[in-house]
Amino acid sequence: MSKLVLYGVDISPPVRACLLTLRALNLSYEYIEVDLFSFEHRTEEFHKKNPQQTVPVLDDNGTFIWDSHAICCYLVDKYGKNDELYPKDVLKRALVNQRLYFDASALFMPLRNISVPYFYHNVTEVPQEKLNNVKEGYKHLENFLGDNKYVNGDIMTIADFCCAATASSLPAVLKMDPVEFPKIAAWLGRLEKLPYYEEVNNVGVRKYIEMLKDKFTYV
Ligand SMILES: N[C@@H](CCC(=O)N[C@@H](CS)C(=O)NCC(=O)O)C(=O)O
Repeated sequence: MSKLVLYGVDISPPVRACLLTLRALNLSYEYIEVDLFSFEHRTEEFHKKNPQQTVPVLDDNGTFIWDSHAICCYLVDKYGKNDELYPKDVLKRALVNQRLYFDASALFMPLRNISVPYFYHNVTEVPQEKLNNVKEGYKHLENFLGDNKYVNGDIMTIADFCCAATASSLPAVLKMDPVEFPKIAAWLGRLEKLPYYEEVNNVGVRKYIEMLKDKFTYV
């Protein structure tokens, strides 16, 4: 078995999605913290690992893979004892992929579009439209969940890890009202029962929310 190294920071939702996958697969890995605030990821050395200069990055024996969604898919395909977390069946996989791309584009990006300008340029005035995009994300997620236990039905997949790592972080910019979004609240409650979820997700979520709490004015 090759050596896995994950580069990341625990406030990052995509990093936490990868950590959830690594833990669900019971894989051993080294975790290397990257100090985004000292621009460690903008160095030439990190650029060689990921020219996009984002975390997470997975180093599997000298091959570098980035984008959390690609990493999670790869980990299950290569190291999963079965395909439950990322089904091989073409149709089932297409549906899981749909939720992964939803997370990448419609759930995480609205959050990133508010948090990154704050972290790097101290932008605290946020156009209402940006906040509306976060709300749209919540609404779609609530709708997708419907009466299912997980985002793709009754079986937990990596799409749950990716969407949950993001959704649990969204309250940093917009409170998740459990009355308006009861399916999301119940689903997150279900995932919280995973023995490693508190350690690899919620600790980082709390730090992230604390860093962004009361920082924004919406105009
Ligand atoms: N789609 C990417 C997003 C990665 C991303 O935006 N990561 C953030 C941390 S949450 C980052 O590295 N930000 C540093 C920067 O953009 O300078 C993924 O899922 O991995």
